[in-house]
Amino acid sequence: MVKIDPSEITPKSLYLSRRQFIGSAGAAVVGALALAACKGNLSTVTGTPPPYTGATTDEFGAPLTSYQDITHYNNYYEFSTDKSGVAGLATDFPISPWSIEVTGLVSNPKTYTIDDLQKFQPEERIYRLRCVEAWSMVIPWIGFPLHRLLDDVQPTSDATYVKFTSIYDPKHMPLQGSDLLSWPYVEGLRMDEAMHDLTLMVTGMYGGSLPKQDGAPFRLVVPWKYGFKGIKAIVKIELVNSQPTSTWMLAGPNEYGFYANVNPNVNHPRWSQATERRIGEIGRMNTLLFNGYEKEVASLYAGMDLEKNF
Ligand SMILES: Nc1nc2c(c(=O)[nH]1)N[C@H]1C(S)=C(S)[C@@H](COP(=O)(O)O)O[C@H]1N2
Ligand SMILES: [Mo]
Repeated sequence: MVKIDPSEITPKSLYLSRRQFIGSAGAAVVGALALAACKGNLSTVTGTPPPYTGATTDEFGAPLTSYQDITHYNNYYEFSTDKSGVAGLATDFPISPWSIEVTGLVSNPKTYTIDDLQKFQPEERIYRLRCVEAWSMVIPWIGFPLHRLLDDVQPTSDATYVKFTSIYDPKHMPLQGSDLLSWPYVEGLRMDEAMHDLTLMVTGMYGGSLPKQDGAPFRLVVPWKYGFKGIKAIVKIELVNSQPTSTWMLAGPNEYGFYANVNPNVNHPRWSQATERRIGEIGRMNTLLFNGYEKEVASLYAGMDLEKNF
């Protein structure tokens, strides 16, 4: 398994606050992390991959990332800052029963169970995931376009943004007891981004259910944006009339913007975004504007200064 020094990949402010955290109240969490690491074979944690008979490449012919890598190299800061530790720590996270409240500026507010979501007819979508940390994967998700759910609740004409909120469950999410980030995790999209057909509400992966470490039971995936927009374990979706402030905007306003569109020409203040490391492969590849979905989404940003609106 790939081992990287957290200082290399974790936003510096986060790394520093993590160290402060560990220095003060974090002994129990560090102990739990060490314990998880000692448990050995992490693949037993997630069980065997589902039988998969779908496509094996993305539309450019790039091979899918392995099930093992997708489920053992995770960013999920509620559980850990150690990518390989999330799977083990998420094992006992309860995801049933679960409901998603869709509310705000809608004429038909509703609360859905995970079973209710089946009516939106989940399908397979193979997308590239490009993390702001300059690594990437190719993932066969199962999900449905968010616009199907939004159509169901009927946004009013005042609704201009969509705000997403993750679960707050400090009993099962060890780092929610720290001030590493502001909890619960929050993300947002502009209405036209939310209505775009590529914007996926994800309920599964690799032909099976969605593993907990990847955001079960229900997460967002916006393939032309950096991975942090893909909020996991969603419990609430609100239609609002002003731009939501995301968790990452609060954590580092100069480093993480609201739009977070993948852009090789706009560097992160502390590293280049020109290239990326595809997990499971050697070397680096060029990062594509809008993560390769330029044809589909560039028109959403016509006339916008992408450097200013990063
Ligand atoms: N609730 C929540 N959602 C989250 C995160 C998180 O820490 N908490 N991390 C984000 C980041 S930075 C990335 S890159 C992706 C990673 O998804 P994966 O672990 O399934 O690859 O999830 C995103 N969604
Ligand atoms: Mo990320």
